[in-house]
Amino acid sequence: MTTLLLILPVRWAPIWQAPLRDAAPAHGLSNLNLIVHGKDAYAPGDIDYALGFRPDAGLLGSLPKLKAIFSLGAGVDGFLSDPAFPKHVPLVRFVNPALSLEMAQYCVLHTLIHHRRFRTTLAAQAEHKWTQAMPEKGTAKTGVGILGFGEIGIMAGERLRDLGFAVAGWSRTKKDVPGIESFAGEAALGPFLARSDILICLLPLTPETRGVLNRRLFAQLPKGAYLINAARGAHQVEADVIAALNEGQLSGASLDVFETEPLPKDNPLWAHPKIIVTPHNAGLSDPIAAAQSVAAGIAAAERGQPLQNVVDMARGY
Ligand code: NDP
Ligand code: OXD
Repeated sequence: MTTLLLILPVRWAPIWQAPLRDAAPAHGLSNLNLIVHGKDAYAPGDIDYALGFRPDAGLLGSLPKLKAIFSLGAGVDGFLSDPAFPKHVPLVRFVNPALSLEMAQYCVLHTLIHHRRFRTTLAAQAEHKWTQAMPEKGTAKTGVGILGFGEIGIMAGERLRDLGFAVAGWSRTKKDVPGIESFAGEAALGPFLARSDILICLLPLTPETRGVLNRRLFAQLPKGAYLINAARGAHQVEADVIAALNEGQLSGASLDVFETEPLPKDNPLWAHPKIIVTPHNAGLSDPIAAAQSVAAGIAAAERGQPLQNVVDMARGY
């Protein structure tokens, strides 16, 4: 018998149990035992695999026979922030074209909201005013910069390129994506920012990227640029975002992620006239697709085959 521990809010467990039960036999896992942490009794030594998103610190390190851990999200900062995380156990992140596409849609939607000045149109409608708000610059002259040009960043960039924007991506290593300018490494960050009228953050949260969306970075953008953060709340220094908006260095921001989630009711970001707040729903992992990935991963591990999408512990993503 192979035992998988589900580390999720207990009320979510049924959403994941049924797809996992459905997926297991097709991957040759006739005997997959599902245990829900916080609901079912178990001995730590019984657990072969675990899945979750933001497990309690110390929990995974207390499971002595773990063979692999599966993240239900693309981002794994919720695992690696645990000082007792068992780094010798492979951590598999969720990489899925449907999730990347949802994220790309979010980026396209919010780029167009800002570029087409859609909030001005809505405000005019509220006053029954016929105001034809138009882009400040032509689309081909509007630079969209994507911080974090990986699985999701590339998909978002390709969609935005196809809409006619001048897209560039920034990553650690250079990329070769037709029609998109690639900038790599710290030295290239300044020139990348200088041409980004709309800046989209799709970086993983690591010690290097924490707090990257700060006053110093905003000052390197063209005056009046827009910010879209769909990565992690800890990438942005909230006070700096508000200051940059109030000073006009930023014209607007779409924020999907926050230092504290759910965003507390009294947080000033909610009511700021230049900010669109969305509740960390830019892209949601589909349980059926995730169950297929997890079952395939467990089956591969049981056969002694290599796992896909394993996090590099040294890089932290
Ligand atoms: P990837 O690992 O595929 O891409 C990460 C990119 O960031 C890579 O291009 C990488 O460079 C680059 N990068 C990492 N560190 C640095 C650094 N220090 N300097 C420069 N570039 C760096 O991740 P995904 O695209 O799959 O996901 C990105 C993030 O999106 C996730 O980590 C998660 O936080 C967030 N997310 C948010 C969701 C939401 O609903 N809001 C949903 C899903 C994901 P290189 O390619 O050279 O390695
Ligand atoms: C993810 C997320 O990382 O939903 O997948 O935030």
